[in-house]
Amino acid sequence: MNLVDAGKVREGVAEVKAGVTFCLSLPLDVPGGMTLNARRMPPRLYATLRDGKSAGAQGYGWSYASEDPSLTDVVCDEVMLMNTQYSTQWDSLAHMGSRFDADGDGEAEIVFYNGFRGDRDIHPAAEDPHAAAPWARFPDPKAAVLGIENLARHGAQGRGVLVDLEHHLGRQRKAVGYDELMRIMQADGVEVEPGDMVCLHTGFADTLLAMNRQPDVKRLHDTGSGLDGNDPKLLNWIVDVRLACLIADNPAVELVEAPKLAQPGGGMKRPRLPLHEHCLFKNGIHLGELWYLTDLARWLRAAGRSRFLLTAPPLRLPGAVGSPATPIATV
Ligand code: UVW
Repeated sequence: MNLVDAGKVREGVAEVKAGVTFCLSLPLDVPGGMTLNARRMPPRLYATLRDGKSAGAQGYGWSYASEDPSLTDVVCDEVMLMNTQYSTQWDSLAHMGSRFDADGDGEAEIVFYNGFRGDRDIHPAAEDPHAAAPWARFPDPKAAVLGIENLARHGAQGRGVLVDLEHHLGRQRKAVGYDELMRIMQADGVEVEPGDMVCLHTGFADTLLAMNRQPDVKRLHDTGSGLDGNDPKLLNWIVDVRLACLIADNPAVELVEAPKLAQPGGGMKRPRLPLHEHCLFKNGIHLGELWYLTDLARWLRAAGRSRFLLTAPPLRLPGAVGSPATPIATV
């Protein structure tokens, strides 16, 4: 995101011609259930209680000092419990590291982008007993200095470029490599320049939304394309073209295979999510997942355009691995 500088923001703003906006977020309780990723629970909203009653039900002001029956305020107040990557989201650079022997002592270390270490580079909040970030003390070996607040500080605003994979491939399950991506971009006259925020429309989120919070996992598994993280030409292009971040309306940007049983005797060590490793760990490229791009894709196609102003700040949540987002495209 360092490539998204003042000039890139101005290029994004220059794409605002019609003044039409698109919300690129799913409702944050979609997909529904714990189906797309079994460790991610749907968000829950709880009313905050005082003396066993919600603030709204108490029917008066918000502090003991204001318990004055002549006050007419009804104040509702709540807590949200949510996996930061349940729905439309950003991955921070603390989301994925790798295990390898970085210092040559024969032991594998957990290493993140730019050599930050999961066991060592914890967030300063973890050492401050007064910090409002108790999650930083939990034992995930993340390098929390790489938390999503770094992207929030940037603002995540710049020029978006949309590649409409669905228009060319339909919603078939398909791994898209370099050759296919170039063919599609050329057919649509899409150009990616350094610092562009690249969005891939596959139609996955549209199918998911239509399932109305009752996702059919088998059907979703067969729905939509994703990048082929095993295609070296594609991985090189991502770096050479100097794109700023990669975003998709599917769950992982890349097409993820089902886990295989371990081979006896091991086999070559490799990541299950090679595009995640390439982008988050090796090159510091944020990934955006489960965005809703269908309405924007249709509008851009009808207008013969592919570029727009993208404004997509994550939550400024220190040390977080990811964040929900409500990105806005303006055309
Ligand atoms: C995983 O756990 C695979 O995360 P992501 O949401 O980035 O695909």
